Amino acid sequence: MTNNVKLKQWVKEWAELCSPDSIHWCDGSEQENQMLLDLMVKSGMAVKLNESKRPNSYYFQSDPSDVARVEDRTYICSEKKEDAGPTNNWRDPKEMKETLRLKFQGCMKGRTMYVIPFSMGPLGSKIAHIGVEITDSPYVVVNMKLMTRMGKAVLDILKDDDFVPCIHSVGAPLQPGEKDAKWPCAPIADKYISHFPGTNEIWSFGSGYGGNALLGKKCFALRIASNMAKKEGWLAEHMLIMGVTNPKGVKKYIAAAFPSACGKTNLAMLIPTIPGWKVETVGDDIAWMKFGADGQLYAINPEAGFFGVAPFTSMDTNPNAMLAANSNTIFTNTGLTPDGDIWWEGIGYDAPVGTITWTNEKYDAAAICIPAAHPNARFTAPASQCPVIDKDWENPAGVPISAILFGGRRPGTLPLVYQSFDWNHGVFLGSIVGSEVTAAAIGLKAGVRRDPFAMLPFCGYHMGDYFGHWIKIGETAPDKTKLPKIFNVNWFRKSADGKFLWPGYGDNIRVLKWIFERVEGTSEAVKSAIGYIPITNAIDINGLSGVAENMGELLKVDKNDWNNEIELIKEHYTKFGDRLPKEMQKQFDGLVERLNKA
Ligand code: SAT
Ligand code: MN
Repeated sequence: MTNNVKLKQWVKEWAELCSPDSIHWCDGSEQENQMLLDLMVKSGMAVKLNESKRPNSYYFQSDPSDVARVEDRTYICSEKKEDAGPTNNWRDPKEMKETLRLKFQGCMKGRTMYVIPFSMGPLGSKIAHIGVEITDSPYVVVNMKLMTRMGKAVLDILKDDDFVPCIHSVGAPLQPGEKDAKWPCAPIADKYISHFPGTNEIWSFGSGYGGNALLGKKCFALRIASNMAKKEGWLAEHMLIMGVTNPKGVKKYIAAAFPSACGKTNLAMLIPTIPGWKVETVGDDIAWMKFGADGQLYAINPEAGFFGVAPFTSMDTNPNAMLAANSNTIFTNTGLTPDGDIWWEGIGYDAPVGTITWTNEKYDAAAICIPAAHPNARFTAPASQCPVIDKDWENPAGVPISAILFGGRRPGTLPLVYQSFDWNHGVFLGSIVGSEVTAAAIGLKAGVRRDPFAMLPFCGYHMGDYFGHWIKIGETAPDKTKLPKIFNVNWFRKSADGKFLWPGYGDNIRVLKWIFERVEGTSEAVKSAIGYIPITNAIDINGLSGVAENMGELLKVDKNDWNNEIELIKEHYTKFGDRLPKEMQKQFDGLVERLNKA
């Protein structure tokens, strides 16, 4: 319990509305965690995995309707509709609260209400913030224990009103004597992931899954925090943070934003193929950045764990992620082997006979359209277990950021790497980030899906104002010479016959090396219409076979391709209307002009 008046009052009000059978204040202890896991094993919600294969690890299958974030049930309830902007669903905050109060009324009957005080970021860090999540899901509690710093230690440092209130219910009250579902949740049309930026509140109803329910992650650390950051002059971004050390022992930190399915977790844990280079992980999903007293931009990873996509993670593609998930890990919607281990597509070996699927059926390897693991199956693993976790990953001061990378999956047009001319041009590169989607993806038109700064589903206010905020950060930087340099990378460029031109994975260090040396001022570039491109031979491809002949194509800036791109950017920019900052229009016009002259 706590002496915090505001917190006690808030919990009391919600308990009155939700009518739980009991209230449990989470202390964050191991005993508490074990008690909840045992409870879930007993109720049939969780399976304890084989202790000799996956020590202290648990397996969950979600309801088939509750497998991912629900973007069309996610709302930004700003006072004015125009402040949510064209990329968010908006509802009037008063109306949304009225609707939701009715949903929350009695929604925890037959359940325990858990109160989870948590810190996003190392306890007491100036960049960190505290939240308190109320939930009726013990699954949420054990995941929050891995993904955040939570429990009594947080209450001890909490000042009176200094927390973001996060309320969550799976939306499935139990009648007396009613048997609980294996994965309780509400039907899709009853799910609401609502954000109130005017009051920094999060109300989430009806889903027990990932970003819908672990409210510290996308809801707080991105949607609400992006609003706080705009007001207070810092950055809350969908970025990995990595340390890169050269053979001389010089270390630089890089932050990088890519849309989903572009390998953020893989890049954050990359194993370099050039001798003497080292990569260490600070975070794989979210970065909070503020200027330090020395004028440099510092970043923390607000999270304490990885909530990673399991399928196609293997000892080949990302051994560090595999090793991080060896023990003390929660698996959701993977397959389950008869000897009590997990399995998924692309894990690197065949499924043992008798494996069951995430829908709890017998897995049939021949029926390839029925996978064992859901494509969005996840592992929740402690970041501290990553073999290459950076020694400063919990430094409350953060790590100094030297470079920011944007990128997407682009089979054509975009070169392997290029550098922006300056900060505002870098903001322009962030604003046009996009990734190719194939017609196979449900409900999406084939072509480039724009995902500015990889923040499309996560920016908690008008995206045009968000670009403006980035410009302002550059203008108000205490020392402009210390601003990170900005780059765009594209590991996915293909040849005319559809083959990848760049090997990717560990060889991406070769591109990071050029970036590192651009920051140091030691690698060379030529000015092109779109930015600085590495000169011939500037990318170290020593020891790589079959790539030298691709370098021309990989670094090519084709005028026709870019003229097509210009049309796509124009279309993308019209969405923001008069909220598109003038500076972004100027950057666009500059690009057109340079292409005309080229
Ligand atoms: O489900 S999460 O939002 O936590 C993960 C993701 O969709 O990126
Ligand atoms: Mn993410």
